[in-house]
Formats: sequence, C-alpha cells, structure tokens
Amino acid sequence: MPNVILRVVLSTCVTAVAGVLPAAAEAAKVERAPAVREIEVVVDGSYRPDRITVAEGERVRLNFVRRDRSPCTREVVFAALGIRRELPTDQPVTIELPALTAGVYEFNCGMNMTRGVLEVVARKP
Ligand SMILES: [Cu+2]
Repeated sequence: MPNVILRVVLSTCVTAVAGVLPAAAEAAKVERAPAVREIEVVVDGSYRPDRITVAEGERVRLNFVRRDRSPCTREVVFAALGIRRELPTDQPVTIELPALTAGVYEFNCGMNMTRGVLEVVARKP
C-alpha cells in the first residue's frame, strides 16, 4: 500500500515538472532575445558611415539624419530590400531593417549617385 502512494506522488511530481519546464525555457528565450541595434547614418553629400557591417539575423534600426539640402540625397533606396524613403533635411528618419541573410546590400540616393553598402556577415556555426 505505501508503494502505491509513493508511485502516485512521484507521477504527480513528474507531471508538475514537465508542465513548468517549457514555460521556464520560454521565459529564458525571451530574456536572451537580442536588442535592436541602432546605427546613425549622417547624410551630408555622402553617407557617414558609407559602409555598415551587421551580423546575419541581427535586428537593426538605421537612423538617417540628412544635413544637406541637395536634392540628390532627398531619397535613400535599398533596392534589394524594396525600401525607398524620403529624408527631409534635419528630420531623423528611422528605417527598421528585416533580419537579413549574409550578403552585401547596396543603398543609394534616388539617382544612384551617392552610395553606401550594408554588409551582412554570416554568423559562425
Ligand atoms: Cu543623388
């Protein structure tokens, strides 16, 4: 008879632990989620920096601040990503990038005269 009781207690414990573990693992995953990396790009006749390196899958937010008044840099285009945004002078514009696979993604003004490069580096396996 004591044996039966022990077995019931044990199985209750196993169920409780199994029920708690996935939730705990989920919480840990949320805490470890990488923060969004913010990078400021000053537009003043050119892009500074004009070469931006990020890691594959990294969450990146580009904050463009256009200082010049040349019509040339009025727009910024990431053709491969289907992004085209107007950059009013002295008004920061945020471009949230999707998680990208490794590669080189060019960005340029609407006329493709002013250019920059976004390099996405593969993560080590
Ligand atoms: Cu231009």
